[in-house]
Amino acid sequence: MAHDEKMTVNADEFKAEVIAGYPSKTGKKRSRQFVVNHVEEPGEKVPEILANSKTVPGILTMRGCCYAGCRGVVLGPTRDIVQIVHGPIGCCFYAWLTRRNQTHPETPTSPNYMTYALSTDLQESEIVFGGEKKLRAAVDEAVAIFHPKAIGIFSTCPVGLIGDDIHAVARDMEEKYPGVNIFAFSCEGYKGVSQSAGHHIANNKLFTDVVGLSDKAKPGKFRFNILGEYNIGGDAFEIERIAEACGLTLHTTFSGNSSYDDFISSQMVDLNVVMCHRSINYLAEMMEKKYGIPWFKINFISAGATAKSFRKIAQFFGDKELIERTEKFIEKEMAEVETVRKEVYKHCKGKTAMLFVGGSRAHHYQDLFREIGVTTLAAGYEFAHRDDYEGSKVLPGIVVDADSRNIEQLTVEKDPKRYHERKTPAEIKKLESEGIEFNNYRGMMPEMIEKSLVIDDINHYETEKLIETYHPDIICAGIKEKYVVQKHGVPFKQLHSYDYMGPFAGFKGAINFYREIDRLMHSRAFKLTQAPWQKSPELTASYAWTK
Ligand code: CFM
Repeated sequence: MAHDEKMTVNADEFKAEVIAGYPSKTGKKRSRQFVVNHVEEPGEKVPEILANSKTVPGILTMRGCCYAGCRGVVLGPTRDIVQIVHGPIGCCFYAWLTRRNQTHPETPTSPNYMTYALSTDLQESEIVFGGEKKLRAAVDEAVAIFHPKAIGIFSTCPVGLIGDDIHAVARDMEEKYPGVNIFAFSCEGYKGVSQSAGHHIANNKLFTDVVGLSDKAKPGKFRFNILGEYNIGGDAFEIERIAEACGLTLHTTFSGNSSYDDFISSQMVDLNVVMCHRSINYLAEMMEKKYGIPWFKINFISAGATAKSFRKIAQFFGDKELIERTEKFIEKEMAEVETVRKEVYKHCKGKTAMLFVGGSRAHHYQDLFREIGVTTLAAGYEFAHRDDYEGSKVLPGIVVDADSRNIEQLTVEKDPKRYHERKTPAEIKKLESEGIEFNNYRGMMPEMIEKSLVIDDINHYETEKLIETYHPDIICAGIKEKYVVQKHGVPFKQLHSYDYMGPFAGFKGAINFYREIDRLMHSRAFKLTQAPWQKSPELTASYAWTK
């Protein structure tokens, strides 16, 4: 079905129908999380959405937990910090590379602990008598085997419930092993309403215990960090390739393809750019306050966004040679991209997509789809906050909720020795007048079309309703949604781990994505799918025991 036909669905009526399917209290809440988009120009005013709020119990949510956001997301992609999961063994499954974050150690013998999943494997006896002893033993063992520079300890739900003091253990063990930086994260799964709380906890600890321990700068005139890029399917490798070709010095990425030594000296740069705003805006803000490093939002998903982002970075440094080199490289890469894009555009023009991913990809990937003529009819996040949807301008009005109160808000002051202005206020003003927006994220909704649907924390019931009514040509979400969508005969692209593919970032990534979407949208396999409920719509059963 072409895109025009689909827009004949009346979004407001559709919303009313979906909400009517809920008990009234639930419906009331979902109604605030299920928004029909409307952008008022100028000022890009959009409707308010309820986000970062508790999932209604019993709803099949897409969300993960606080521990996942801390251990898995923010710290997980770092190769040489030994990461011990303090909890029952089941929690450790998600520490075992299921996210497909990749890394390249400096040399074949350089440490890479990412292929290990270390856990204290708590048993019933520790739940009763405490697990600190076992945690100390785990640290002893990790030091003896790996001799690491740093160890991170991550607590899961039961640890918080029994009250183990992981921070005291970290302090004691650091005394026992001087030279090893040992820090702990109270990131119990239940700490927040989603992964988002874990991001904040990880940012805080990285800031207090890791960043700034060394003043060793990397050589190069144009030094910057990328915050919020996690090298899923090799995305960071592609971004590194472009940065190097342009003549930039990428000091570190938080945390795709990263190492501890690069983290501890990451304050030695002149610019931070933020890719995934949701997971790491806290660190960007704190580094600016303490060290004076300016930050702005960029996006390396889609060829156009990549070109625009690298142009902005070059413009920030303002060096003529750097700008020319960047332009030349973009021109060369775009020629290759355009050949594939034009071909795929012919096949995909007018098709439609729906994206429900974490806290930034549902926005970023809309650019990629736009480049091949695909319109996003509905999008939403699992755990984003209002500012990710509506833009930073709403930040002053966001009420502190129970979730945010759970997590420490650090008070940050200027570093008396190391704070210095990277640009004078006049220079910043000039860059702003040229289009660089410092400390700002415009959010997803202002870029979405009129009457598109913006849905926070979507569930299976709503997904099925969307499919029945809108018949999208593709849906992008995670592994929990994949098979349900495919059984409906709708092509599906997994946008968390990419399943088996990548990179999708940068120029080469855009080409990979165009081709993959073309293939998926035109595969006949999905049309031939028959879901079990189509063959036998009702479950029938008989007693195993009779008489
Ligand atoms: Fe940021 Fe991410 Fe995302 Fe995220 Fe994630 Fe991820 Fe994601 Mo999965 S950090 S918010 S917590 S871009 S793991 S690399 S894909 S939900 S949209």
